[in-house]
Amino acid sequence: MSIKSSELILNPDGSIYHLNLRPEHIANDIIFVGDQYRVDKVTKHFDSIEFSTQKREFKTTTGTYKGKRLSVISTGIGPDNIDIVLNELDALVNIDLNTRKVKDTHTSLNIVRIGTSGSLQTDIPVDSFLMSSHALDINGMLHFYQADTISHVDIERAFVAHTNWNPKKAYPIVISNGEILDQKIATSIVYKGMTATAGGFYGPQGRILRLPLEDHDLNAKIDSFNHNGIRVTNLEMETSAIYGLSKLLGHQACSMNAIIANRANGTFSADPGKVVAELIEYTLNKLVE
Ligand code: R1P
Repeated sequence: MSIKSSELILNPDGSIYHLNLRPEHIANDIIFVGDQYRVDKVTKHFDSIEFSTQKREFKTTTGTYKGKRLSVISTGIGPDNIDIVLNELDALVNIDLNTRKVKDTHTSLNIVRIGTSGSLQTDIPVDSFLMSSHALDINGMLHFYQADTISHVDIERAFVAHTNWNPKKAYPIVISNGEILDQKIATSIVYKGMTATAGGFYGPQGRILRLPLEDHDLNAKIDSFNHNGIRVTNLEMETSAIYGLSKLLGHQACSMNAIIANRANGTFSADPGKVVAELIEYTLNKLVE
């Protein structure tokens, strides 16, 4: 069945609506960053660059690093943006944009996020690297898909009971990372844990400026959650959406976090740019090993 123009929107040059990309523009191995200005901080290490474009906050550059073809895409902030980026990237490889039909053969992308994040545990300090073994979705975007088929029901139930989760909020969803990328990238210098993905920066992550929170104790309860050794190590705004949509669409995904703040002891990195630069180099080199 052909997908209608209102559902799969293409620009006049045949590129996909928000990302401004055609299928030939992207590699199978893709690095996501949040900040559009972080794209160049990754691609400055490349041997060569073949393509670059930007529309809104979505900047894409494709080139080679140590001979491997890679694309770097900025996703902007939040799970709503990830819904756009993942669906449009998947369409570029798994839908024939001319016939608007799903292809018979499936292409799996390798997606690695290099992001910044705040630690929730005193033993995971600022300036460290953390890989999200799992993602805890507390923002609700994934509920619009059939996420029950990919989630860890036992961890979700334990989390809901531990936090006395308000049923008016979206039910938490737990998804694990892509095993192949985990094995490729993780080493002993990388902390691992479950990353909570919030749908906002202030209230949804327990920050109070002028507005009181619905549950003032939620961050403390998130910090103390431990289900068979799985703890919530950090908070950010994209990983669960990346893991959920990647699993549903048949892609490998892994999220690497530069820990720039520690919410447990109130510290912030003296030089956040340095740990991000180090994580970029670490991840690039792991991808080409
Ligand atoms: C919030 O300041 C943003 O920073 C973090 C959060 O996930 C959110 O996107 O990640 P990035 O630095 O990768 O954008």
